[in-house]
Amino acid sequence: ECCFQDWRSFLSGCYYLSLVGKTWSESREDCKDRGADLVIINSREEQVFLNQLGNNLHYWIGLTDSEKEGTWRWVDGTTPPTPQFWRQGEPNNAHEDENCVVFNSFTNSLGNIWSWNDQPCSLKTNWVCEYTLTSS
Ligand code: 2F8
Ligand code: CA
Repeated sequence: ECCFQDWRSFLSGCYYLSLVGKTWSESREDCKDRGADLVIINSREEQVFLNQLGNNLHYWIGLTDSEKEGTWRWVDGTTPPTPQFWRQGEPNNAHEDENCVVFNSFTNSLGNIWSWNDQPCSLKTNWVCEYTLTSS
């Protein structure tokens, strides 16, 4: 089983990087329209893959604390003890208005996997969708 055309494959996941900007909610809707959801990061390997995929762009991932401040939840409802890759000093909930997470990819800083920053959910930026291939 293969990923849709124009999606990138990594392990059992398929990934789509948008080249335009939308709010976090609009981005999530776009992913759902494509049969996917905003990306969920489960491992260091996936984090490294996504840094390369991002090609220096900043993009939404499927992590938010909109429901309860300080309680981060993935879009599948799970709450991470999965590894977290916050930038130094993040999450800081700047102006008490940052409930959605942006991945800052920097292809020229290979080895720096600390890329997450909480930002206002109303910010318009790129996003990455993911769906999982089913085995069988
Ligand atoms: O210094 C990190 C800080 O930078 C900005 O605030 C000044 C970001 N805010 C926006 O981009 C809106 C913060 O999210 C970030 O923590
Ligand atoms: Ca922040």
